[in-house]
Amino acid sequence: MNTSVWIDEYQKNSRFGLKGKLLLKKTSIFQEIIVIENEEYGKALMLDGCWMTSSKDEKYYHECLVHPALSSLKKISNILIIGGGDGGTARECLKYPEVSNIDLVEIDKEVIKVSKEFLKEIGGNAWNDNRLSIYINDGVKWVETMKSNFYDVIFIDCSDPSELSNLLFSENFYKQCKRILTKKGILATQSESPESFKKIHINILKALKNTFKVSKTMYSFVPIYPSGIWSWTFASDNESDFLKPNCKKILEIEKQCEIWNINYQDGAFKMMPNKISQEINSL
Ligand code: SPD
Repeated sequence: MNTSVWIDEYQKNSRFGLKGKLLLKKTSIFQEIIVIENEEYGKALMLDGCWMTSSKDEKYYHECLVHPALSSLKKISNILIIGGGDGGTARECLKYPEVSNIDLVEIDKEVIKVSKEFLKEIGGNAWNDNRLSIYINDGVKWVETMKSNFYDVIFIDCSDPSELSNLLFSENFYKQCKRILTKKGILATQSESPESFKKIHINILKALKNTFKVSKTMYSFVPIYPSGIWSWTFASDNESDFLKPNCKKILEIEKQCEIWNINYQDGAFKMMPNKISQEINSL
């Protein structure tokens, strides 16, 4: 019997699909969760109709979210991950021995449960590392109630904007993030696709520019995401050594990465499409 099915993400009258064996389809109190096994991309997770990650292409995403920020900082003790329930962002952070504490705040405990069961290779040993603490909580509330000046880095590893995640893309939320960051702290967020989510992408960049002294966006690929092109934006109030690579760290981390290296990063920070920079500059 052929049990293969097509699962598609629909965006702007286009669909982006994977064919394979359906491993799971359920609805948590927050969202629909699908896991499919595809020959090319391995096990892939979809939340409410949007592809989140796959075991074979996730490094394109997680390495780009984490290493530009962490490889540039001299001090990294406390990290906050908002979302990130598949464990990939935590796994990348734990490559830095100086990280002493990661708070991972995920709203949907089912995402963590499903990831641990079906996408084991993504979180890997991170789930057992005692530097990682998991909180099932609303990221917006977490940030609002956290003491000031605490985290060295905040990673926003959230789903695409929806009723559930809209506030994570707002200027007010970024202001609260800035409050709980240390002076040299960096906020790193996935900032959607300049192609499939152009308006949202521009709004994120604009909101970060309004909130922090410096911000910078890199563009690269995530094969299973709609249109393939994706972006990550970094922001800080520390202008002097913002994202300046710390060479000693880079050599160590590059060896442990499948995608990210300093040349890849340099190129990716120069990839802003004209149509995006024109709109940003006209704001
Ligand atoms: N369209 C996908 C946007 C998803 C960003 N977060 C993915 C979670 C991977 N840790």
